[in-house]
Amino acid sequence: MRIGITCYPTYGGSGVVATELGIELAALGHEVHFISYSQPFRLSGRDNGIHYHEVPVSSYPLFEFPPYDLALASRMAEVAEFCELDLLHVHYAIPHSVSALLARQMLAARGRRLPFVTTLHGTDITLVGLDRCYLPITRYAIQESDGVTSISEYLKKETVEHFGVTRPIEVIPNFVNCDLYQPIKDEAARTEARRRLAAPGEAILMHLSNFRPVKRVVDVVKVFAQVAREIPSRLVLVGDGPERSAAEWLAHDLGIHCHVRFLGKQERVNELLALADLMLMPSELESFGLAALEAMACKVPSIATRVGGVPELIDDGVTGLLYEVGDVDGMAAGAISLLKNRDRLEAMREAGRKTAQKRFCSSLVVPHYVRYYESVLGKQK
Ligand code: GMT
Repeated sequence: MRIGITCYPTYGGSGVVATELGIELAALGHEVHFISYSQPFRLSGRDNGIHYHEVPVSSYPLFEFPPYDLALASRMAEVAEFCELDLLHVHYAIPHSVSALLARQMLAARGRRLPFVTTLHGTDITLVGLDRCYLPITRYAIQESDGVTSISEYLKKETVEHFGVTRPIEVIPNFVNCDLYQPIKDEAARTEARRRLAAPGEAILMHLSNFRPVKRVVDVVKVFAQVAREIPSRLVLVGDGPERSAAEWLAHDLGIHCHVRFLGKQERVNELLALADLMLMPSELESFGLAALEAMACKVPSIATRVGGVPELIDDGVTGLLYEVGDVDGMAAGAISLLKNRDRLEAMREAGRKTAQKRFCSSLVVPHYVRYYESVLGKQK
């Protein structure tokens, strides 16, 4: 198949999922065309079967807001025609599904078909999508999509309830490449690599996100402060975003900054995750929680919040521990008890990796997408 993919190319789970999906589809022999305003960051160096088409957005004094969605629609239609795309797959509904809808109409006027699939990821429904200025057009584009998928049952339910969408929505969970994301088997190599992050004997707690307010990075620091009082440990934060400065200030105010490392945006997060003992994900909301899945595949259990689609991923007490949003004391106590009970931690590490392999491995989930594309194309014929 020749598949066009549009996503937000910078840091963020939907862009990661879209990019990894493109890479996996190309590995299966499909031709993948990314259409976006910049090259998705995880693409670099792995371009076999993958093409990238930049969307130029020109500015004009009259445009206070350059219309990216229109430029994107034009580029989608062009690429679809020139590269004879079979279908478009857009990740994150706003504005991508609206642009895809326009592209489909433009091509229809020229006698060509361009079906498109919209994948809903999270705040495109639960936050931004509910904003009245986006809701009607987002609902329309979702409803008019040739196929709609959601990354969790939770998000599907939200979409039906709050958007009144009546068309079928296929739940296809996020996935992880279990060969790339795996524990480091060579204990000596792991110990050596951990030394670059923490002192010998220290536990490593990790956080990975885009540091948006919804991630509650400040809670990460608060939880760690309690853990560090009981257990020699180090907090490693991967990623960057608006809440980083608040988290840095708090680490200083609490006098724990020497035990906290902000690594900023990193490319090979799989290599870092495999060095951690625990992942902290105290989010206000997660429709899925991709970072926790990536950690699980590396045998790193998460201390997380019982929100959105997280309980579909983490089995509380078996593959991680779940708490109410803001329950810093609970999360700290959970982390401390796991770090003190190595047998329980080990059992959780094993159970997490098994879950990742059995339910969320790219080798299972990517074919689900392919079958879904085929069913959409079948309906078109
Ligand atoms: O919604 C966001 O905050 C951003 C969004 C993204 O595009 O990065 O994240 C969502 O999609 C991820 C990938 O499918 C999920 O793992 C996240 O749980 C989801 N975030 C939220 O629901 C807050």
